Amino acid sequence: MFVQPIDYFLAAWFVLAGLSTAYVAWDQFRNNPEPAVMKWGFILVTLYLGPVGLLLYVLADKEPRPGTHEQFIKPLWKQGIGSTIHCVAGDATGIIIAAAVTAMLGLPMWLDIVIEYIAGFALGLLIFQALFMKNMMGGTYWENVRKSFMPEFVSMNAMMAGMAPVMAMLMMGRDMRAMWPGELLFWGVMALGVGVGFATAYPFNVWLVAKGLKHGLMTDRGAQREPKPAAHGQHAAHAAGGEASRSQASHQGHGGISGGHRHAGSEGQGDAGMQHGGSLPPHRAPTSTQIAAVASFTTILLVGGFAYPFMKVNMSLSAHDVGDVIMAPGMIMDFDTPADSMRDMAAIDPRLASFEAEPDAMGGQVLEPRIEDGVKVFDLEASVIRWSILPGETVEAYAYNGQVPGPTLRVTEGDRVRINVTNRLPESTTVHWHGLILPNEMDGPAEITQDPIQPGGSYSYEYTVGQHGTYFYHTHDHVDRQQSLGLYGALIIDPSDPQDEIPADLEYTVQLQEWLKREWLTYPSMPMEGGLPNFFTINGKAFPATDTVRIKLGQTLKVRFVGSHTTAIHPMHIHGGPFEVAAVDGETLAQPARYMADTVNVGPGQRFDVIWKAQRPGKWLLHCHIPHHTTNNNVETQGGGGLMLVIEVES
Ligand SMILES: [Cu+2]
Repeated sequence: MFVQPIDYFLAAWFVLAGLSTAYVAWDQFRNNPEPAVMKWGFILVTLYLGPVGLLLYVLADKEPRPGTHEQFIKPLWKQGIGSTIHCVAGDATGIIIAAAVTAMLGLPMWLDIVIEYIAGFALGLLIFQALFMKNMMGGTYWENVRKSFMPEFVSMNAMMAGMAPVMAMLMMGRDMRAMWPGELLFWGVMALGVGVGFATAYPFNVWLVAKGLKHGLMTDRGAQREPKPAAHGQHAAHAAGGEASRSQASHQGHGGISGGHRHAGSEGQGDAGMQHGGSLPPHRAPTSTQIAAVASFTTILLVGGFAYPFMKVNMSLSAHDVGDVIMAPGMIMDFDTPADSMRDMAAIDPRLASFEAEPDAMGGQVLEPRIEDGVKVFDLEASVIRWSILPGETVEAYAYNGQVPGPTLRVTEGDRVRINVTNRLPESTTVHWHGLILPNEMDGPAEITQDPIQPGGSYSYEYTVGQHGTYFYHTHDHVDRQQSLGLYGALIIDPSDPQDEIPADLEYTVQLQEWLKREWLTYPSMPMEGGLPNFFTINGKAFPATDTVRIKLGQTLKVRFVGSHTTAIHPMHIHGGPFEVAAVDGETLAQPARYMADTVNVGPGQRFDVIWKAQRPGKWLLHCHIPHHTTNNNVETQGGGGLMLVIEVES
């Protein structure tokens, strides 16, 4: 499932990369007269660079007309491409394999890039240079290792200097799915890293080729021109090893790459395809000082490329720590931001939603208990759902019983209650009964009074209700994240003595919540950088999807405001006349303590019971008085949005 726009782009890119690679492979083995090692180099690099690899192949290497390859590849810029292709094919393959393995092993990023460098260098030097090129260079395998070391060192340093910061910064960027090889994004970052590494290494490869220190592109017409003795052919096939020589052999129907023949006739004629330092005129031959200078410079580049990500991202984290999280745009993440901080603020993975609520489903529905031995028993199940807050606007949410807010529990003072909580979330949780006097082990704070309920686990809360009034329940494990995502619900306790009831003709409970939804993903809203909400709901819906409260002229309405939200203080206001504040935080105010107001500041955790009288017919608004909180993603529609509902008074 695709969860971000980039996923569609990447899918298209990799289709193009597949097609490009198929074309290059087909053309290389069917038409192009060059050694198998270069054919495979172009195939691998096109796999990594997609259409860019194809472009390089067509413009620099593909024989344009029969018999012209030798002339076509002569320009130095093409020779530089060939040399870089050869370097990147070996080094990048080693780097990518190392990156995938270290991610799966859960090694930290700093170790990841060190291992990538070693693996890239080893594969490039020991296999792609010394082994595959041996039959062209002549000499023994170890002589080739020794001779290739310095050019490979220069080229690898330059490539890694470009590739390492790109990989580290993007893998540890906002979308850290890039750390995990099971995600398309990981391969996208690898491809981009290879591209930047290629560009960084290219100028150095041009110099190495110009100075005869590395091979560029070569022409190999194999058996057509220079039939080799069988013994030589077998030796070459053995040296080149593996698929490369076998494919070459089967295509040409001959004994593999023919070794060493290009030395003859090409040297001394300025054929860039086969220059060697020794054959260059003295004024062009590289000096050891020049080589040392270039090697030192690329080493400085490499150190810089390695150091930069250490200043920007937390290189001590691994793919196991944060390799699946996507961070909110604008969250500040620096080199010591811990994994827990990232996980706390990460988006809900939409792929975890186990249930999609109907668009018109309402939250906070009263849950009827079953009676077991005189105990009122409720079952709550926490899970990831998809929830509609507005027509056309859904969020992922952590929810009790598939609704936001969770079901309203309505009990009577003196009741014995048991609430069985089952955790179907991807993380541990608990439930706290806000404001209640109860046994300490029933209070809910994770790690303080109980072990967190692990995913798949359950816990039963049982107590006798000794108070009455407006209360609520909410998660008390990683509250910062979980309550913001929807784990709360109203707990209304009727008094055992009806005389204690605050009378009203009608009542309505208002549960507030802030949401942060960006780029298709839902993040927990928080009062910090990147965490500020852009949607606001009353009982899980934003205006105009909120309820309309209908009441008759002259009747009284009891509004129970519940501060179930987590980010702001909402000055809740009702049009059409003042209300009487009759209870605060579940406690009924004595008559002299009650007061008239038209706005109450509802902070997180607070409750206010207010009595409003319908004095005039018409549509009267109930809304937050921070105007931004009556918008939906900054947009006012049909007169408002967010924390707003209409009280319709009929005459
Ligand atoms: Cu507000």
